[in-house]
Amino acid sequence: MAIGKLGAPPVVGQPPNTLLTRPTWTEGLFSWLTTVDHKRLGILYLVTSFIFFGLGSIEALLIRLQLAIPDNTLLSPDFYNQMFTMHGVTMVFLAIMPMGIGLANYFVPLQIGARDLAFPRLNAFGYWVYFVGGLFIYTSLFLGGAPDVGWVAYAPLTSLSNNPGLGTDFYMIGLFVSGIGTLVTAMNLIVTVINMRAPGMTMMRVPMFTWMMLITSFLIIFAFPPLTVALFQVMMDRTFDTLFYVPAAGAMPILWQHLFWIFGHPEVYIIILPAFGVISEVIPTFSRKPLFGYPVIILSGIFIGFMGFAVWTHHMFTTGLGPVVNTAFALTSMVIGIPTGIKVFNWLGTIWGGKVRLTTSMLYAIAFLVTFTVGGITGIMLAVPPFTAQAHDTYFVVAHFHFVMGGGALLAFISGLYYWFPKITGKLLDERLGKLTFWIMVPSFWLIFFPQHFAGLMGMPRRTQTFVPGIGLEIWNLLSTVGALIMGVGLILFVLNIILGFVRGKPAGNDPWDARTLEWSTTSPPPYYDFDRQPVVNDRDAHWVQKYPESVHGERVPESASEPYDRGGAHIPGQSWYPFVAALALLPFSYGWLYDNMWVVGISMLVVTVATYAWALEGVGGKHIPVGDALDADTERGEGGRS
Ligand code: HEM
Ligand SMILES: [Cu+2]
Repeated sequence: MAIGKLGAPPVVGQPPNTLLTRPTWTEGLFSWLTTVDHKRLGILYLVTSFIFFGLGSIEALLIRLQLAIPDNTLLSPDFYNQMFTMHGVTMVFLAIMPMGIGLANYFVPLQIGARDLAFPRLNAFGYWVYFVGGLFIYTSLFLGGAPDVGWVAYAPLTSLSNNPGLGTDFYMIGLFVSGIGTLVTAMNLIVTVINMRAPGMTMMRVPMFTWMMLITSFLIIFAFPPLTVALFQVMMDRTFDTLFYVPAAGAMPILWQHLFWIFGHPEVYIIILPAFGVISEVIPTFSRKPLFGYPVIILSGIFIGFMGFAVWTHHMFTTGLGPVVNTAFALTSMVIGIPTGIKVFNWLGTIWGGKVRLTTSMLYAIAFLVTFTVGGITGIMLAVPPFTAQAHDTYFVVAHFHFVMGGGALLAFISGLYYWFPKITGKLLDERLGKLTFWIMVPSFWLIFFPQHFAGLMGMPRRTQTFVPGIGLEIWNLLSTVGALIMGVGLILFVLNIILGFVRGKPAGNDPWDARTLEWSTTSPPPYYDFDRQPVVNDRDAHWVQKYPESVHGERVPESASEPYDRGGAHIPGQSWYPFVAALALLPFSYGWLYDNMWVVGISMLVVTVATYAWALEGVGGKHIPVGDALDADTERGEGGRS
């Protein structure tokens, strides 16, 4: 028996992914640990990232409660440092970024008419490595203390002599591991979008969410390696006494800031570009108009992608790089505002003259537009070095990035969830409860972060456990904290709406919004093989032109074009244990490195290597299923076929 077969679940192909129409819980945990189906992995990403978002929100609430009044003693200075560090790390690496990747996992193959990502097992590995990295970081709270060096972890604060606790090691090792997951998923998405599009789907017909995910994946490929190198350098300094960031040995700690922000600024685009993609799906659907300036949005996205690597020192304007460097990066930072602004006008142009339906999803999309634009404007202000010399490390900066990352990405992803929940579940969310959450969440979000601009302009420093009374900061902080409490209620109602929708939402049907792209052309939820027949694409908004053929521009691709794809049936890869085992072995690897036990590190690496070889040798497994005409024949013959 080939090694790959050991322990692998029976190769009968993945059960129909009717997660919510026929509970698959009965299929047990194993079917989730071994799944390689992009839809299930997408759901795992979304659930996991929202759990981390919940943890990050609790940390944020603790921070705000501590800062509700001056000289408060609710949190000790050290625990406060741990809370804002964990909050920042969680929100950026474990919550908001994976939300985008989760939506991409579920919808990119469906949008391009493919049946899965190019490398399904690598995809599973990517998810479990992210999970293992996040879990490892959170065990720090129970194993001596969480990281307390800020989400930026500047050297030499992170040296063993300055920070002997394990917190910094949890940060370095945890992000080193979870970053591997992000990198392999990005590679997978790039290969999928370039190689697995349906017949007729040229690049200028690819839906905008998928386009933005393609650009995002390239940013990940170029941004994560510098961070991974920097993390490994500090891991080596703290474990093997190397001297990468030891000033006494002639090292220049500012290297860390360069490497961190060469990653860090593109990271904000890795967070916001998927959000741009979601908004570019939602607004045309609920304006009943094609996306205004489709090619321009793509070009501006690509331009942002490139320029995103040319602005990083605007985070270092006060580190003494000099007027020449500051001026150059001030210019590039301002220039990047242009393509972003163009997008805002494209979305407004799409709404303009449209038949707008103010669904909950559309309301969040409009709130995104307003909130993100305000955040963008304060971004331009912060691109001006003299202004940043005043505002750097104050609450003005905290307000700015929450407006763009929180108000931007978070609101967009919530809009995306109200939009795509029916496709994932086959059920509709309650629109009345949805609108109630909207009118609680969005105003309270503004109540948290808008006052922080003024606290910052008055000089309130960030990353400080308390603030002095009597200089006018009290009102801004109290408003901000009240806002955080109200937003907490909104988030709970949002989760309630998701659960109620999941349990007893009304049936949604395949295309409840009369939408435009291919994911709406298959069932809700989609069968595990995604499409009964290989879709053929005749124009942009492929599903729209399927429904309204009169709207096709130019020559039609004949339906028969799908035939060659369907003739041999579709191959759906089987479940596999090895991606899960290979990823799980990175947990003992992390603890081995944390406690300087290189035996454990070595053995874990051996398990990773063996599991990876086993995965390569286990063969494709899974099964061929009849699709297209063969499926019809099968259905007629009553032999399984359509699920
Ligand atoms: C849900 C509501 C949220 C609240 C109330 C909140 C509140 C805060 C506060 C008060 C700080 C400053 C702590 C300090 O400097 O002392 C902070 C820092 C931060 N927040 Fe949030 N936040 C929220 C959501 C988010 C989201 C969605 C993101 C998205 C990525 C995010 C990312 C960050 C980052 C990166 C930091 C910097 C941490 C550091 O200085 O090391 N936050 N947050
Ligand atoms: Cu930046």
